[in-house]
Amino acid sequence: MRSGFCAVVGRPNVGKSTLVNRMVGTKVAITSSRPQTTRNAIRGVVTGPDHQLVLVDTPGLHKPRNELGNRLNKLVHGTLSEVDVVLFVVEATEEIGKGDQTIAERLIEAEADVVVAVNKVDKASKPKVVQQLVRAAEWPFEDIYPISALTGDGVPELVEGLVSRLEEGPMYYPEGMVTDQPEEQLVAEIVREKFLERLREELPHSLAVRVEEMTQREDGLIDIDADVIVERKSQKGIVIGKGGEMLRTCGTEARLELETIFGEQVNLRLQVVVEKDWQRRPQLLDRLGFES
Ligand SMILES: Nc1nc2c(ncn2[C@@H]2O[C@H](COP(=O)(O)OP(=O)(O)OP(=O)(O)O)[C@@H](O)[C@H]2O)c(=O)[nH]1
Ligand SMILES: [Mg+2]
Repeated sequence: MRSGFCAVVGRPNVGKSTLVNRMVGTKVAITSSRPQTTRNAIRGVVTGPDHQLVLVDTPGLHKPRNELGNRLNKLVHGTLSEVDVVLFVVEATEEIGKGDQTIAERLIEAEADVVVAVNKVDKASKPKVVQQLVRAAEWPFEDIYPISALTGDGVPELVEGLVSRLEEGPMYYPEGMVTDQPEEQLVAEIVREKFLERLREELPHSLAVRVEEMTQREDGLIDIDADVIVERKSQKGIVIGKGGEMLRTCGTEARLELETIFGEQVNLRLQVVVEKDWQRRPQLLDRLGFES
């Protein structure tokens, strides 16, 4: 069988995680309309009768503003050296800009085997899509696929193209396994996702979620204790909301999704805690699991 690893890279918010979920066929990575949603290298596995493609979703590459940003960018660059092929995602809806160009140059420098996906074609006019394809063709990468991660348009062809670049290899993950994410991480991410869409402006970036405890009772019910971490005292009130409204709404949404995922009842207890400037503090980042 053909098998191997594929890093999915690009600017924040271009649809990398949506695309990974679409290719895998289930949600392994959270998505949101906010840039810098993804903060870990998340593996999603696509297994077919004659292939296994292991996708590595990565945080959007951006100009780092703090220690967290530095670590996220480093994580992406580290991933590049460990994969067989790179899927570079750009948007059909926005001009290919400086951010994309910088990433392209890095990929050329790294001599990576690169496939380009021009995403969100469902939202762009035909001439615009053509223009983006022409623009992307100026890079020395061999294949370019117009796709929509949202509707799935062009995605089977893209998967086929990626698989065709892999060599004969072993099956890395057992059939049926779609991600190697620890359960605690998946739970923390689902909780974070619910807050991302509802919180405004800078707050989403200031938010982290850490699962403190997760246990299952004999009757199947899963008890989960999680901390919702913010950077400043003033943010705590916003996350809790008027009369606890925000915390309750996001908590309920997360609980319902977790119950669907686990097929069990979930008792989710959220606590909002302030860890001052956690994005800038190396020790706290270590504890939150962001590798240095
Ligand atoms: N219309 C349209 N929207 C899309 C498509 N793919 C992704 N989106 C939307 O674009 C936004 C960003 O998607 P994500 O998958 O979170 O983007 P990302 O590249 O993983 O972002 P980061 O993790 O922040 O780097 C979300 O609101 C998605 O619903 C697409 O094909 N068409
Ligand atoms: Mg993402």
